[in-house]
Amino acid sequence: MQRLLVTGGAGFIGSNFVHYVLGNTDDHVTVLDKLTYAGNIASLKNLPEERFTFVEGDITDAALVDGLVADTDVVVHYAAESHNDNSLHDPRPFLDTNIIGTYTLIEAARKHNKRFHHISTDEVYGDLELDDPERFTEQTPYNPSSPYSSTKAGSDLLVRAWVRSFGLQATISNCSNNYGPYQHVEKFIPRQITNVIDGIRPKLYGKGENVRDWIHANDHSSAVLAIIAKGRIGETYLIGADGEKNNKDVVELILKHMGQAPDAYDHVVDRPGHDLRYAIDSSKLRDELGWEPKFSNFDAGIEDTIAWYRENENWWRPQKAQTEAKYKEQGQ
Ligand code: NAD
Ligand code: TDX
Repeated sequence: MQRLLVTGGAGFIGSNFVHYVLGNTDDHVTVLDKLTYAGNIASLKNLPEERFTFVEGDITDAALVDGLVADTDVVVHYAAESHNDNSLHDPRPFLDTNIIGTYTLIEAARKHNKRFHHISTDEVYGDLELDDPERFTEQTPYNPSSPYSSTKAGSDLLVRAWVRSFGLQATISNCSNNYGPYQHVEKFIPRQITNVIDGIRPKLYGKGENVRDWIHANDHSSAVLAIIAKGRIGETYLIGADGEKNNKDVVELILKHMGQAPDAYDHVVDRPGHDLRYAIDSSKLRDELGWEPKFSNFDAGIEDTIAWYRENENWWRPQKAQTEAKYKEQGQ
């Protein structure tokens, strides 16, 4: 049994991780989450009370963070401002949470000599051409495009520097695009599913040729647990499940499973600086730690995700109108 402090555990991937850990280990989990617009306490229902504690608070609050880190064995750091489109309109919260928040956590982990795992994204590497035979590896140079990805890149570099300069007991993982339950309706897949439920046509940025490398949130969780258990201190591991798809194909798949015509979507204004393609080579994680993804059938995973949004309208409905109103203002 170990005690995990999970930051951002009321968000999409963090909450999936908390359910995964409590369902598959005997660990205790404390979630620290500010409950921003992206955090939802309803994502943390029906958890075993004796193994789960929720603390509402900000990762930039040094006194709060210090006390919680002192009381844990491992910090698993998911909390972030996570949406590229938001970062293009108001970058400031991304600097506060992603940079200062990460700094605050690693200072506490250093002081109390605690194991730290930093969750990051493949977006720190920039993008690839559609026909590039290479994929991202741990050696790919950093080249982030957006305020979001540049603040994630900055947070990764802080963790690396704290490892080298102060001996922080840290690992880093950079994962590709996640899908699954509890994802905010601002993000691509839930936005389109809930649009179709509401009789709104899905919205594809630009031509829809952009490629994302999809992985189920549970596969991300199992990889993070493997790195915490067996990862080498100071190392970075890329997490991916060979799930490259372009956005147009994903929209068409959603439409098919929801009984709509394959062309029942609209093209809208493209995202400025829109990364063309992400693709992960996760050989290091697989070869070194023996990790394998289990949710490799994307078609079935999308069907399950559609079913989850149909069955959990109470969870997403409160965010939907406001999210669409914001997109409408931006012509998206
Ligand atoms: P999310 O936006 O759904 O959740 C973020 C959570 O962090 C929310 O619960 C929010 O309330 C909390 N939070 C934000 N600011 C905070 C603060 N200052 N203090 C405390 N809590 C705060 O994000 P997500 O999609 O679940 O992403 C989680 C992590 O995984 C991020 O670090 C992101 O960069 C990374 N990641 C995401 C993806 C993806 O596909 N979504 C892929 C790779 C990596
Ligand atoms: O309505 C839409 N139409 C559309 O075509 C939306 C919301 C998005 N898109 C496109 C943009 C991207 O090419 O779909 C793709 C996925 O978009 P997002 O869900 O916004 O994800 P992305 O920008 O790829 O970033 C995600 O994956 C990496 C997460 O939000 C990040 O937190 C993570 O680091």
